[in-house]
Amino acid sequence: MSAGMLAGIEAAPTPNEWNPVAPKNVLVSGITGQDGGHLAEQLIAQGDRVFGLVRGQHNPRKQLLELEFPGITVIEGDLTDPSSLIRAVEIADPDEIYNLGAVSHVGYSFKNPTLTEEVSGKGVLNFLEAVRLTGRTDKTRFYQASTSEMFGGLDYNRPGAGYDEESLFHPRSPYGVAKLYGHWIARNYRESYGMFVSCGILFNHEGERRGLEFVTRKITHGVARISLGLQDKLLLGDLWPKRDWGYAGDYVDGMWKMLQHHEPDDFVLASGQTHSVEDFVRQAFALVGIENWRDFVEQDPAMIRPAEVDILLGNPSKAESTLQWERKVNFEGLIKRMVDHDLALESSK
Ligand code: F7E
Repeated sequence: MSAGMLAGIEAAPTPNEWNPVAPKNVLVSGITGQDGGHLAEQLIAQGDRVFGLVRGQHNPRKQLLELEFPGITVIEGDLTDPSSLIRAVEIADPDEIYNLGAVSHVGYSFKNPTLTEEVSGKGVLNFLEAVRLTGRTDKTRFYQASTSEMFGGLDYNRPGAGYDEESLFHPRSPYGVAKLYGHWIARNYRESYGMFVSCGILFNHEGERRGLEFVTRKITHGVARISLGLQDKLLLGDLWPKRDWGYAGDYVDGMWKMLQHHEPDDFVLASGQTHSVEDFVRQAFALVGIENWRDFVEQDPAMIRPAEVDILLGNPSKAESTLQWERKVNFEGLIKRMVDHDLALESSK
Protein backbone atom coordinates (compact mmCIF):
# COMPACT_ATOMS: atom_id res chain seq x y z
CA MET A 1 0.00 0.00 0.00
CA SER A 2 1.48 3.37 -0.97
CA ALA A 3 1.49 6.40 1.31
CA GLY A 4 -0.96 8.08 -1.13
CA MET A 5 -3.57 5.36 -0.48
CA LEU A 6 -3.48 6.14 3.23
CA ALA A 7 -5.01 9.61 2.83
CA GLY A 8 -5.04 11.36 6.18
CA ILE A 9 -3.37 8.46 7.98
CA GLU A 10 0.24 8.82 9.01
CA ALA A 11 2.15 5.59 8.33
CA ALA A 12 4.46 4.41 11.11
CA PRO A 13 8.08 4.90 9.99
CA THR A 14 9.95 1.73 9.11
CA PRO A 15 13.70 1.36 9.73
CA ASN A 16 14.28 2.21 6.04
CA GLU A 17 12.60 5.57 6.44
CA TRP A 18 15.09 6.80 9.01
CA ASN A 19 15.16 10.58 9.08
CA PRO A 20 18.36 11.89 10.71
CA VAL A 21 16.89 15.32 11.45
CA ALA A 22 13.59 14.19 13.01
CA PRO A 23 13.63 14.49 16.84
CA LYS A 24 14.38 11.15 18.49
CA ASN A 25 14.25 9.44 21.84
CA VAL A 26 17.85 8.76 22.78
CA LEU A 27 19.03 6.68 25.72
CA VAL A 28 22.65 7.19 26.80
CA SER A 29 24.66 5.19 29.32
CA GLY A 30 27.81 6.85 30.65
CA ILE A 31 26.12 10.22 30.26
CA THR A 32 28.00 11.70 33.24
CA GLY A 33 31.35 11.04 31.54
CA GLN A 34 33.29 13.16 29.05
CA ASP A 35 31.69 11.75 25.88
CA GLY A 36 28.24 11.68 27.50
CA GLY A 37 28.50 15.42 28.18
CA HIS A 38 29.46 16.25 24.59
CA LEU A 39 26.76 13.95 23.25
CA ALA A 40 24.02 15.34 25.50
CA GLU A 41 24.97 18.86 24.38
CA GLN A 42 24.74 17.89 20.70
CA LEU A 43 21.48 15.90 21.03
CA ILE A 44 19.70 18.62 23.01
CA ALA A 45 20.79 21.24 20.45
CA GLN A 46 19.29 19.00 17.73
CA GLY A 47 15.96 18.81 19.57
CA ASP A 48 16.21 15.15 20.63
CA ARG A 49 14.65 13.84 23.86
CA VAL A 50 17.56 12.62 25.96
CA PHE A 51 17.36 9.93 28.64
CA GLY A 52 20.47 9.34 30.74
CA LEU A 53 21.14 6.08 32.54
CA VAL A 54 22.76 6.92 35.87
CA ARG A 55 23.90 4.37 38.44
CA GLY A 56 24.27 4.48 42.20
CA GLN A 57 21.96 5.17 45.09
CA HIS A 58 23.38 8.61 45.82
CA ASN A 59 25.48 9.53 42.81
CA PRO A 60 26.60 13.19 43.13
CA ARG A 61 27.05 13.30 39.34
CA LYS A 62 23.26 12.97 38.97
CA GLN A 63 22.70 16.45 40.45
CA LEU A 64 25.51 17.92 38.33
CA LEU A 65 23.99 16.40 35.21
CA GLU A 66 20.54 17.80 35.99
CA LEU A 67 22.04 21.24 36.63
CA GLU A 68 24.02 21.27 33.38
CA PHE A 69 21.27 19.75 31.20
CA PRO A 70 17.87 20.50 32.79
CA GLY A 71 16.00 18.91 29.84
CA ILE A 72 17.41 15.43 30.41
CA THR A 73 15.36 12.63 31.94
CA VAL A 74 17.50 10.68 34.38
CA ILE A 75 16.76 6.96 34.67
CA GLU A 76 18.38 5.09 37.52
CA GLY A 77 19.98 1.89 36.30
CA ASP A 78 23.17 -0.09 36.08
CA LEU A 79 24.83 -1.97 33.23
CA THR A 80 25.34 -4.93 35.57
CA ASP A 81 21.61 -5.18 36.40
CA PRO A 82 19.64 -6.57 33.41
CA SER A 83 16.20 -5.78 34.83
CA SER A 84 17.14 -2.13 35.36
CA LEU A 85 18.14 -1.93 31.67
CA ILE A 86 14.84 -3.46 30.55
CA ARG A 87 13.05 -0.85 32.64
CA ALA A 88 15.19 1.94 31.17
CA VAL A 89 14.48 0.81 27.61
CA GLU A 90 10.75 0.62 28.35
CA ILE A 91 10.72 4.14 29.81
CA ALA A 92 12.82 5.77 27.10
CA ASP A 93 11.39 3.80 24.15
CA PRO A 94 14.61 4.76 22.34
CA ASP A 95 15.20 5.26 18.62
CA GLU A 96 18.91 5.36 19.45
CA ILE A 97 21.01 3.97 22.31
CA TYR A 98 24.61 5.07 22.91
CA ASN A 99 26.38 2.64 25.22
CA LEU A 100 29.16 4.85 26.57
CA GLY A 101 29.11 3.44 30.11
CA ALA A 102 32.24 1.56 31.14
CA VAL A 103 35.00 1.19 33.68
CA SER A 104 37.18 3.22 31.33
CA HIS A 105 40.47 3.76 33.14
CA VAL A 106 43.03 1.24 31.90
CA GLY A 107 45.22 1.43 35.03
CA TYR A 108 42.20 0.97 37.32
CA SER A 109 41.11 -2.08 35.31
CA PHE A 110 44.26 -3.94 36.42
CA LYS A 111 43.25 -3.40 40.06
CA ASN A 112 39.54 -4.16 39.51
CA PRO A 113 39.47 -6.71 36.70
CA THR A 114 36.26 -8.49 37.67
CA LEU A 115 34.26 -5.29 37.96
CA THR A 116 35.70 -4.14 34.63
CA GLU A 117 34.60 -7.37 32.98
CA GLU A 118 31.09 -7.08 34.45
CA VAL A 119 30.54 -3.48 33.40
CA SER A 120 32.57 -2.95 30.21
CA GLY A 121 32.09 -6.47 28.85
CA LYS A 122 28.96 -8.19 30.11
CA GLY A 123 27.18 -4.84 30.46
CA VAL A 124 27.05 -4.62 26.66
CA LEU A 125 25.33 -8.00 26.48
CA ASN A 126 22.84 -6.95 29.17
CA PHE A 127 21.96 -3.80 27.24
CA LEU A 128 21.55 -5.60 23.89
CA GLU A 129 19.38 -8.21 25.58
CA ALA A 130 17.19 -5.45 27.04
CA VAL A 131 16.58 -4.20 23.48
CA ARG A 132 15.85 -7.72 22.22
CA LEU A 133 13.64 -8.82 25.11
CA THR A 134 11.51 -5.67 24.86
CA GLY A 135 10.87 -6.38 21.16
CA ARG A 136 12.83 -3.43 19.78
CA THR A 137 15.37 -5.16 17.52
CA ASP A 138 13.82 -3.49 14.43
CA LYS A 139 13.33 -0.08 15.96
CA THR A 140 16.34 0.83 18.09
CA ARG A 141 19.76 1.72 16.68
CA PHE A 142 22.60 0.83 19.06
CA TYR A 143 26.05 2.45 19.26
CA GLN A 144 28.76 0.48 21.06
CA ALA A 145 31.78 2.42 22.32
CA SER A 146 34.65 0.17 21.25
CA THR A 147 38.24 1.32 21.66
CA SER A 148 41.74 1.36 20.20
CA GLU A 149 42.83 -0.43 23.39
CA MET A 150 41.58 -3.60 21.66
CA PHE A 151 44.58 -3.39 19.26
CA GLY A 152 47.25 -3.42 21.95
CA GLY A 153 49.96 -1.58 20.01
CA LEU A 154 52.12 -4.56 19.13
CA ASP A 155 54.60 -4.43 16.25
CA TYR A 156 53.21 -7.24 14.11
CA ASN A 157 49.91 -5.41 13.83
CA ARG A 158 50.75 -2.98 10.99
CA PRO A 159 51.27 0.10 13.18
CA GLY A 160 53.09 1.93 10.35
CA ALA A 161 49.93 2.43 8.28
CA GLY A 162 47.76 2.94 11.31
CA TYR A 163 45.23 0.48 12.68
CA ASP A 164 42.02 0.22 10.72
CA GLU A 165 38.83 -1.83 10.88
CA GLU A 166 40.66 -4.93 9.55
CA SER A 167 43.63 -4.91 11.97
CA LEU A 168 44.19 -7.74 14.42
CA PHE A 169 43.19 -7.37 18.05
CA HIS A 170 45.56 -8.08 20.94
CA PRO A 171 44.30 -6.25 24.06
CA ARG A 172 46.89 -5.62 26.79
CA SER A 173 44.69 -4.87 29.83
CA PRO A 174 41.55 -6.21 31.52
CA TYR A 175 39.83 -3.10 30.11
CA GLY A 176 40.91 -3.93 26.56
CA VAL A 177 39.84 -7.57 26.94
CA ALA A 178 36.43 -6.59 28.35
CA LYS A 179 35.90 -4.08 25.54
CA LEU A 180 36.81 -6.72 22.97
CA TYR A 181 34.06 -8.95 24.34
CA GLY A 182 31.65 -5.99 24.11
CA HIS A 183 32.75 -5.35 20.52
CA TRP A 184 32.17 -8.93 19.42
CA ILE A 185 28.88 -9.42 21.23
CA ALA A 186 27.64 -6.20 19.59
CA ARG A 187 28.68 -7.52 16.17
CA ASN A 188 27.06 -10.84 17.02
CA TYR A 189 23.68 -9.19 17.73
CA ARG A 190 23.96 -7.37 14.40
CA GLU A 191 24.59 -10.65 12.59
CA SER A 192 22.21 -12.85 14.60
CA TYR A 193 19.17 -10.62 14.97
CA GLY A 194 19.68 -8.09 12.16
CA MET A 195 19.90 -5.29 14.70
CA PHE A 196 21.26 -1.90 13.70
CA VAL A 197 24.38 -2.06 15.85
CA SER A 198 27.46 0.04 15.00
CA CYS A 199 30.76 -0.01 16.84
CA GLY A 200 33.02 3.03 16.93
CA ILE A 201 36.64 2.01 17.46
CA LEU A 202 37.76 5.29 18.98
CA PHE A 203 41.35 6.26 19.59
CA ASN A 204 42.14 8.55 22.55
CA HIS A 205 39.91 11.59 22.57
CA GLU A 206 40.36 14.33 25.10
CA GLY A 207 39.24 17.82 26.07
CA GLU A 208 38.22 20.11 28.91
CA ARG A 209 35.58 17.62 30.10
CA ARG A 210 38.19 14.86 30.57
CA GLY A 211 38.62 13.47 34.10
CA LEU A 212 41.82 14.31 36.00
CA GLU A 213 42.74 10.62 36.20
CA PHE A 214 43.61 10.55 32.48
CA VAL A 215 47.08 11.68 31.47
CA THR A 216 46.21 14.62 29.16
CA ARG A 217 43.97 16.41 31.66
CA LYS A 218 46.30 15.55 34.53
CA ILE A 219 49.06 17.29 32.54
CA THR A 220 47.11 20.41 31.47
CA HIS A 221 45.60 20.84 34.93
CA GLY A 222 49.00 20.36 36.60
CA VAL A 223 50.74 22.72 34.16
CA ALA A 224 48.11 25.40 34.78
CA ARG A 225 48.49 25.06 38.55
CA ILE A 226 52.32 25.09 38.37
CA SER A 227 52.31 28.23 36.23
CA LEU A 228 49.98 29.91 38.74
CA GLY A 229 52.21 28.89 41.66
CA LEU A 230 49.57 26.54 43.13
CA GLN A 231 51.52 23.28 42.68
CA ASP A 232 55.25 22.36 42.66
CA LYS A 233 55.44 19.05 40.80
CA LEU A 234 53.62 16.92 38.29
CA LEU A 235 53.80 13.18 39.09
CA LEU A 236 53.54 10.94 36.05
CA GLY A 237 54.22 7.37 34.95
CA ASP A 238 56.03 6.46 31.73
CA LEU A 239 56.55 9.31 29.25
CA TRP A 240 57.48 7.21 26.21
CA PRO A 241 54.10 5.60 25.29
CA LYS A 242 52.62 7.10 22.14
CA ARG A 243 48.95 7.80 21.56
CA ASP A 244 46.76 9.06 18.72
CA TRP A 245 45.00 11.97 20.43
CA GLY A 246 42.00 13.96 19.14
CA TYR A 247 39.26 16.24 20.49
CA ALA A 248 36.28 14.48 22.10
CA GLY A 249 33.66 16.82 20.56
CA ASP A 250 34.77 15.80 17.06
CA TYR A 251 34.64 12.10 17.97
CA VAL A 252 31.18 12.29 19.50
CA ASP A 253 29.88 13.79 16.26
CA GLY A 254 31.39 10.76 14.52
CA MET A 255 29.42 8.43 16.83
CA TRP A 256 26.21 10.23 15.90
CA LYS A 257 27.05 10.00 12.20
CA MET A 258 27.50 6.21 12.54
CA LEU A 259 23.90 5.85 13.71
CA GLN A 260 22.54 8.08 10.91
CA HIS A 261 24.30 6.02 8.20
CA HIS A 262 22.03 3.83 6.06
CA GLU A 263 23.56 0.60 7.38
CA PRO A 264 25.26 -0.53 10.57
CA ASP A 265 29.02 -0.99 10.44
CA ASP A 266 32.27 -0.53 12.41
CA PHE A 267 34.39 2.59 12.05
CA VAL A 268 37.79 3.72 13.36
CA LEU A 269 37.87 7.34 14.56
CA ALA A 270 41.41 8.66 14.95
CA SER A 271 43.58 11.65 14.08
CA GLY A 272 46.12 9.66 12.04
CA GLN A 273 49.02 11.13 14.08
CA THR A 274 50.84 9.73 17.07
CA HIS A 275 52.71 11.60 19.83
CA SER A 276 54.42 10.52 23.03
CA VAL A 277 53.24 11.52 26.49
CA GLU A 278 56.51 13.49 26.66
CA ASP A 279 55.52 15.49 23.52
CA PHE A 280 52.24 16.38 25.22
CA VAL A 281 53.99 17.43 28.44
CA ARG A 282 56.58 19.56 26.60
CA GLN A 283 53.97 21.38 24.52
CA ALA A 284 51.68 22.02 27.48
CA PHE A 285 54.52 23.56 29.52
CA ALA A 286 55.66 25.61 26.49
CA LEU A 287 52.20 27.20 26.30
CA VAL A 288 52.71 28.74 29.77
CA GLY A 289 56.28 29.81 28.93
CA ILE A 290 58.10 27.00 30.80
CA GLU A 291 60.89 25.40 28.73
CA ASN A 292 62.73 23.59 31.60
CA TRP A 293 59.72 21.29 32.14
CA ARG A 294 61.88 18.40 33.43
CA ASP A 295 62.44 20.39 36.64
CA PHE A 296 58.73 20.11 37.39
CA VAL A 297 58.04 16.46 36.43
CA GLU A 298 58.74 13.43 38.64
CA GLN A 299 58.05 9.77 38.09
CA ASP A 300 55.34 8.11 40.18
CA PRO A 301 55.88 4.31 40.18
CA ALA A 302 52.20 3.81 41.08
CA MET A 303 51.28 5.04 37.57
CA ILE A 304 53.28 2.33 35.79
CA ARG A 305 51.01 -0.40 34.44
CA PRO A 306 51.68 -4.18 34.53
CA ALA A 307 51.50 -4.14 30.70
CA GLU A 308 51.69 -1.06 28.53
CA VAL A 309 50.36 -0.26 25.05
CA ASP A 310 53.52 1.18 23.48
CA ILE A 311 52.10 2.95 20.46
CA LEU A 312 48.69 3.64 18.98
CA LEU A 313 48.09 5.16 15.57
CA GLY A 314 44.74 4.98 13.82
CA ASN A 315 43.67 5.20 10.20
CA PRO A 316 40.29 7.00 9.96
CA SER A 317 39.98 6.79 6.12
CA LYS A 318 36.80 4.71 6.16
CA ALA A 319 34.92 7.12 8.48
CA GLU A 320 36.19 10.10 6.48
CA SER A 321 35.04 8.74 3.13
CA THR A 322 31.85 6.92 4.22
CA LEU A 323 30.51 9.24 6.91
CA GLN A 324 32.22 12.48 5.78
CA TRP A 325 33.62 12.60 9.28
CA GLU A 326 36.04 15.45 9.87
CA ARG A 327 38.05 16.82 12.78
CA LYS A 328 38.09 20.50 13.66
CA VAL A 329 40.76 20.37 16.39
CA ASN A 330 44.35 19.17 15.84
CA PHE A 331 46.95 18.06 18.42
CA GLU A 332 48.31 21.57 19.09
CA GLY A 333 44.79 23.03 19.21
CA LEU A 334 43.69 20.34 21.65
CA ILE A 335 46.50 21.08 24.11
CA LYS A 336 45.94 24.83 23.88
CA ARG A 337 42.23 24.44 24.45
CA MET A 338 42.81 22.28 27.55
CA VAL A 339 45.57 24.48 29.03
CA ASP A 340 43.50 27.65 28.48
CA HIS A 341 40.50 26.01 30.13
CA ASP A 342 42.52 24.87 33.16
CA LEU A 343 44.24 28.26 33.53
CA ALA A 344 40.81 29.95 33.62
CA LEU A 345 39.45 27.31 36.02
CA GLU A 346 42.34 27.54 38.48
CA SER A 347 42.59 31.36 38.30
CA SER A 348 38.92 31.70 39.23
CA LYS A 349 39.26 29.72 42.49
O1 F7E B 1 46.98 6.98 29.48
C1 F7E B 1 50.55 6.99 30.28
C2 F7E B 1 49.76 5.70 30.38
O2 F7E B 1 45.08 6.85 31.07
C3 F7E B 1 47.67 7.34 28.31
C4 F7E B 1 40.89 5.76 27.92
O3 F7E B 1 39.95 6.73 27.52
O4 F7E B 1 42.04 5.93 25.82
C5 F7E B 1 42.22 6.00 27.23
O5 F7E B 1 43.15 5.02 27.68
C6 F7E B 1 49.13 6.94 28.43
C7 F7E B 1 49.36 5.51 28.92
O6 F7E B 1 44.67 6.77 28.56
C8 F7E B 1 50.35 8.70 33.45
O7 F7E B 1 50.57 4.65 30.91
C9 F7E B 1 51.88 8.23 32.00
O8 F7E B 1 50.41 4.95 28.21
O9 F7E B 1 45.30 8.88 29.60
P1 F7E B 1 45.46 7.42 29.76
P2 F7E B 1 44.70 5.32 27.90
O10 F7E B 1 45.22 4.29 28.82
O11 F7E B 1 45.40 5.45 26.59
C10 F7E B 1 41.53 4.67 25.33
C11 F7E B 1 41.31 4.81 23.85
C12 F7E B 1 40.34 4.21 26.07
O12 F7E B 1 39.47 3.57 25.52
C13 F7E B 1 40.36 4.39 27.55
O13 F7E B 1 39.06 4.26 28.10
O14 F7E B 1 49.74 7.79 29.41
N1 F7E B 1 50.70 7.71 31.54
N2 F7E B 1 51.67 8.83 33.19
C14 F7E B 1 49.74 8.00 32.42
N3 F7E B 1 48.42 7.74 32.39
C15 F7E B 1 47.66 8.20 33.43
N4 F7E B 1 46.34 7.97 33.41
N5 F7E B 1 48.22 8.88 34.47
C16 F7E B 1 49.56 9.16 34.56
O15 F7E B 1 50.02 9.78 35.50
